[in-house]
Amino acid sequence: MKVVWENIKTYSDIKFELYRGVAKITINRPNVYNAFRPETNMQMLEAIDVCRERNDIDIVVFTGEGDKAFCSGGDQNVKGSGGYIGKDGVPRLNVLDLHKKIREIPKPVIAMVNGYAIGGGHVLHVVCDLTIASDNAIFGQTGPKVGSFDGGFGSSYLARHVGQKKASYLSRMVGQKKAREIWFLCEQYSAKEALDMGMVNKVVPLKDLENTVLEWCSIMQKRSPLALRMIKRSLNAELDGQHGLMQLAGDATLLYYLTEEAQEGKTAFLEKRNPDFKKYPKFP
Ligand code: S0N
Repeated sequence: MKVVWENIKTYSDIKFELYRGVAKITINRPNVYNAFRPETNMQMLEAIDVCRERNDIDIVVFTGEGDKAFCSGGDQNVKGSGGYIGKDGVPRLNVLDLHKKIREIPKPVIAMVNGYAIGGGHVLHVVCDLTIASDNAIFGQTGPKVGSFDGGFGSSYLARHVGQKKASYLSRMVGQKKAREIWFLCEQYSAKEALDMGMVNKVVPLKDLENTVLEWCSIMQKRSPLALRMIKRSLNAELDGQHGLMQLAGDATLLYYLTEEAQEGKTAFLEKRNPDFKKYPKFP
């Protein structure tokens, strides 16, 4: 299938494109294996805000330019003390803001992993809702080797999705143990191993990667967007504590606002009368 992506906005560090309701955010720094610097994250933050607001965008896909790397994490050339230093001279760890936005956007987010997903690049795929990888993809953390770590989603959420291997009782893996191995040893894992660990949803040949992602998108685009939103919120809430509950409750409020019962409260106030909530059905 020949896909022609339409440019949404031009940036220095990313490509931001659209195809049939699917927004693709491509880290476009192949010379450093798509490592991110503060400006890269700022541009991705802006792009994902656009994805949230635009009604014609159903799904967001993150990927990396070329066939070598999805993302190799923080750009070591600009790592200073206190974080990664952008052109403004300020040290930042603003990839964490991107993680929050990926969790919060009420639309599916897919990591299309086309090579190395290493360090912060590995965390980026971990926080996405789904991961589809090419068979040449390589996964791993490097933090304790290069002097960093991500104790947030990159470790706690990782531990939750490792360990789903459908194998014999004896070879079954424990999420926490495997996550500790990944972080403590800083080894690399093939796409097949990542699939077996439950870290990725599907592995396909590189030439089929984008079409497979778009096929998955077209299936999800036939599903109820509100149902997908509620599922994402509910699955997040289990891990995200009070913050997750707030997001899920926010959507419950949205649904409540759509009812006539909620409108009656507001209408009665504006008409300076007592509301009549009794006329609305109660469900057992
Ligand atoms: C990806 C690796 C394994 C590929 O190895 P390979 O195939 O041997 O290629 P190389 O020759 O090594 O690389 C090709 C070119 O790309 C450059 N490059 C690769 N990765 C980076 C990078 N991350 N930064 C800058 N440049 C990179 C190489 O230098 C090379 O360029 P040339 O050809 O010019 O020499 C291998 O490259 C590798 O291991 N890369 C480093 C991976 C890494 O350690 N990443 C950083 C890990 N840490 C984070 O990501 C921190 C994330 C973060 O921001 C954070 C988040 C939450 C909380 C805290 C933090 C925090 O900041 O600590």
